[in-house]
Amino acid sequence: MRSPRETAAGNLIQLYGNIVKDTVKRPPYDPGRNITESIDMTGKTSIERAYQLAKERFASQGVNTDNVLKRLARVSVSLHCWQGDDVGGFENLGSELGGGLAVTGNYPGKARTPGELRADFEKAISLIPGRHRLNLHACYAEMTGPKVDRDELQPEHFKNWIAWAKSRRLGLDFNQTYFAHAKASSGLTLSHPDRAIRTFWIEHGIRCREIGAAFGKALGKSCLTNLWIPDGMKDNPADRKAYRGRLLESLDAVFAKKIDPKLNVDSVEGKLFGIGSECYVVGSHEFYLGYAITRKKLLTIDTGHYHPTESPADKISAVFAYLPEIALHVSRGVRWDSDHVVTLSDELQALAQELVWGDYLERTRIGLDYFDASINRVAAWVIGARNMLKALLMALAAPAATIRQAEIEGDYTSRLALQEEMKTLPFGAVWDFYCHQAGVPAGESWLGEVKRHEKEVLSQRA
Ligand code: RNT
Ligand code: ZN
Repeated sequence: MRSPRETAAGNLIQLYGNIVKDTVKRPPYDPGRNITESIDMTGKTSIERAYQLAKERFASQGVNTDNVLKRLARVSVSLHCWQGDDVGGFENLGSELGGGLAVTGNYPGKARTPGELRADFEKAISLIPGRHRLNLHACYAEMTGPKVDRDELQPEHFKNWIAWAKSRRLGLDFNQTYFAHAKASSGLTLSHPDRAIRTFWIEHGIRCREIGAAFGKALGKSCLTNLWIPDGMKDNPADRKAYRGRLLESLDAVFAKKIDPKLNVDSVEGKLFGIGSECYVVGSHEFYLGYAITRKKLLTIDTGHYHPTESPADKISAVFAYLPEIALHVSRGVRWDSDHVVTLSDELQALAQELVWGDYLERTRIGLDYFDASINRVAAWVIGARNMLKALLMALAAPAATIRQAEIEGDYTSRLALQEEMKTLPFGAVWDFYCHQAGVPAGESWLGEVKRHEKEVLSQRA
């Protein structure tokens, strides 16, 4: 007789064998498989049927998901051009990236020309539901005529971007580029002790705001021009005050000219530290918070720019106590400001909840900021943008009113219970339906399009 142990092992081997056999029988993995295909007798796709059930479930929580989707469709996310080419730009100045920025990875197929970048971007947005924007950096200027330096940039250097954006009905946002340039190699720009260097960068700042206004005028959608500088020091400075004093003066010079906010609005982005600016960053969070409030600028909160135990989500209602509008650079720092692709993390959901539950959505310019060169770059855009929208959808469809009522009544038990139950509501069915309705692949089926594009387009780039 076999011992029970031998029998158990035998059963396990048999079971394992079955699993292996079963796997072999399945159709080959096809990331492009369309999950909307199964249609029932009433002519409804499985996505529509799943949505119907999900809608009832949310209705029982007092949430109308049709209204949620209408609100979500109004959200426009500004997608950063620099994910498409590892913050390369088209100036070909030969300067290294610098500014404490670092892109790792060498996935093949990076966009090498403005045309390729635009084509990749179009592929990405065809896989993201909603109408979104493109966020350009000054170093993406196209020098079709004589080359000019950054203090001489003009809207004409972006005429192809403007014409393209117009034809695709896209809004454009903009950023001054204070890195990857010989005059930024010391790690100082607007706070530099040398007046001539400061003047050069002040002029760049002014030019970019004018270019932003030209975007706004041409496209009929106000441009956000975001100012971030790398200025800081690797080791402890002897005079923290002097750099901040100069930065304040330089910024006032950059922003001296009034520009119609219908054309361009400005924002300032602070940071905790960077590579080579570990001990001191001139434009810190406090510096820019004060600047934004006193000068009536937007404050950009980059979610990678704080101490890892700080919550950017918690800052939203704090800064909105003083600011009418803010901007976001949604990013994912892993152990540091590593700019990983945005995932549907607890932090992202917390951020989306603050925006939605605080009723700040219409007062926030949401942008993404990460750069991953180790995976397909189009997929990186799509994954991050879809996650941002999913997080917003979850916040919009959550039974926030019920949870708040529990809090007001002092019933923290129910608050916690409901917050946890909320996590398993059928958001996925609502998201799939949203994509389906928007004519964009639902579920993972967008991946097939990216793989096809990689095979047909990206792999042809030497
Ligand atoms: C850098 C800032 C800044 C840049 C872009 C490229 O830490 O986040 O926004 O990422 O300007
Ligand atoms: Zn940023």
